[in-house]
Amino acid sequence: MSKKPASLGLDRRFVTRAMAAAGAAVLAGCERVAEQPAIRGFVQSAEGLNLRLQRLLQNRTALAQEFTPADISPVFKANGETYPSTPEYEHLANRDFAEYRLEIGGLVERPLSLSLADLRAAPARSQITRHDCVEGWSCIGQWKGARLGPLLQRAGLKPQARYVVFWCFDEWDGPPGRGQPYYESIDLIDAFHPQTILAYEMNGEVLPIAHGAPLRLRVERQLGYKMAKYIRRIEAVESFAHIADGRGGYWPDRGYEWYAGI
Ligand SMILES: Nc1nc2c(c(=O)[nH]1)N[C@H]1C(S)=C(S)[C@@H](COP(=O)(O)O)O[C@H]1N2
Ligand SMILES: [Mo]
Repeated sequence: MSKKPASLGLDRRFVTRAMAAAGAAVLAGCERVAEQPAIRGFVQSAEGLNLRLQRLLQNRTALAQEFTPADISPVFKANGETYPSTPEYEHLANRDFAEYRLEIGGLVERPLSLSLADLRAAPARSQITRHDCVEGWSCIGQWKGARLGPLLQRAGLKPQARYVVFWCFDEWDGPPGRGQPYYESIDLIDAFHPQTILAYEMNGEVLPIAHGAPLRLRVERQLGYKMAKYIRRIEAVESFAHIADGRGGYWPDRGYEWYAGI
């Protein structure tokens, strides 16, 4: 993966800070503008609060653009890992993932162990979206998979759960099977977003190994590196500070943003 363009993300950080500052100023100023009924009325009204919250939340809950079958890229680039070379993954791949189980654990009431048949029977969504890699390329593809939200509901998140971590089969730094796994994490807003799916199909076919078989995340409001391929286990956590370098993902640990919104 090449170096990140210098401009990426700076605008959003600036905007976020500016918004926080503006919000704080509005709230801190409530008393001082009390003499101005129009301003006070708006700021203190439910509508004013709603508007501010809506502006913040809308960016997170809106749907990513969806495309038509005619828009699907004839070739979809495969990037990063394209065939995890651990004994465990190769064993599963050689048997068409018949023995694969997705584990859902961590801060849940009922840990789950799901076969691909279980996942295919779960509430699903299909979507044609554009994948944007931070390296500067984009491809449009169709993805079908189990919606993450209902699966987390089935497992029953404990109240402390704030993030979900995706642990992958591919590893770096270490002998095969004993290295550091690729991982990523998202918050619960993205976890319950309707377009957030665990994809087992791409362009109407079984998900190819190069694109993350048997299961890969699609979190359509974020950049490509968040879309963990080769998912082995999902863990609900309160914080990711204790995991690896503490920034919530393989690329965030290397300086990329944790929230890679687009
Ligand atoms: N497990 C795993 N997931 C991963 C990666 C990886 O190397 N390993 N690369 C990421 C990056 S940078 C991108 S752009 C996409 C690429 O997905 P694709 O191969 O389907 O194009 O996967 C992301 N998810
Ligand atoms: Mo990427």
